[in-house]
Amino acid sequence: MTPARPLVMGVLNVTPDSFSDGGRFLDPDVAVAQALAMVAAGADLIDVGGESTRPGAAPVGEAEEIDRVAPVIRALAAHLAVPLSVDTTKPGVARAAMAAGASVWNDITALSGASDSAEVAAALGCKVVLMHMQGEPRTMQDDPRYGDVVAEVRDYLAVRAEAAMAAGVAREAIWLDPGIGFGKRLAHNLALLAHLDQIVALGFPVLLGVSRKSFLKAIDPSASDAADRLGGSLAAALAGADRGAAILRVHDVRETVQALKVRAAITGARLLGPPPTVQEINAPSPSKGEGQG
Ligand code: 7PJ
Repeated sequence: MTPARPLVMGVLNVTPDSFSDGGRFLDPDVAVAQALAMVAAGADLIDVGGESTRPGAAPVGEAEEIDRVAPVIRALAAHLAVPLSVDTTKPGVARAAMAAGASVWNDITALSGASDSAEVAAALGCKVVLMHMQGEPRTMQDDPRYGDVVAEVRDYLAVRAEAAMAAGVAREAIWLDPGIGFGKRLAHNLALLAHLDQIVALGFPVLLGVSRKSFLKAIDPSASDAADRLGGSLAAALAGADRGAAILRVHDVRETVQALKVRAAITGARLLGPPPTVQEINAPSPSKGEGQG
């Protein structure tokens, strides 16, 4: 069943090179303050990332990535009641993050980053986000190609979910993600958003990350700064919600929650009664009781 309102996952970057937050959250105290603000604004969970996946970003070693995310997750777990996820491709980082208090492994490689990723996820017993990506972050935007992007992404996610379950990950622990912007041109991203219901139809909760992404700039070239893409981010998030997204991964929590509340209020109002018929639409309103038809 489609939930009335998707959950909102707030993005907390602890990378010095992340394109939209500029490495402001390396200090655990600063990170906790930012996460508390996101929860106060309505975030249902917080995603902590220590490796930038921006095209061209320098790779981070496992020890360095653990040093970035583990202290922040430990501090967040002490201060927050919401679930914490870790955005990593490395099983060792996922293990350290779960030990520090996280409960979700958000893996842009869909547990294909290391040969033992799926086994580690099963042993950890955490939730796992399986995301589609064509290629690898450094070069993925060079020349992405698909025949039928929606079918290819859907089939890939179905295969990765089967592989995770074969390794012992519970069906109830799996979330899927079409990976907007990860080895995709504008037309690919738009097709995936327009037909997100086909990914939702696989029967797993679908997480969607559109917040501040480059495809929004391709539609509105004036939005060259990531922080200038709020309107586009909200429009895309609502389109995803309408097609059954269960979790929205966003930078602008307060604005997204407000947009979702308005959407839910409209949906609820519509459910109060049937729309008027063509006959009724010009009839005098019963409460006013005046005016002749
Ligand atoms: C995503 C992500 C996404 C999931 C990033 C950015 C790039 N994880 N990590 N889905 N994007 N699951 O935030 O623009 O779309 S990093």
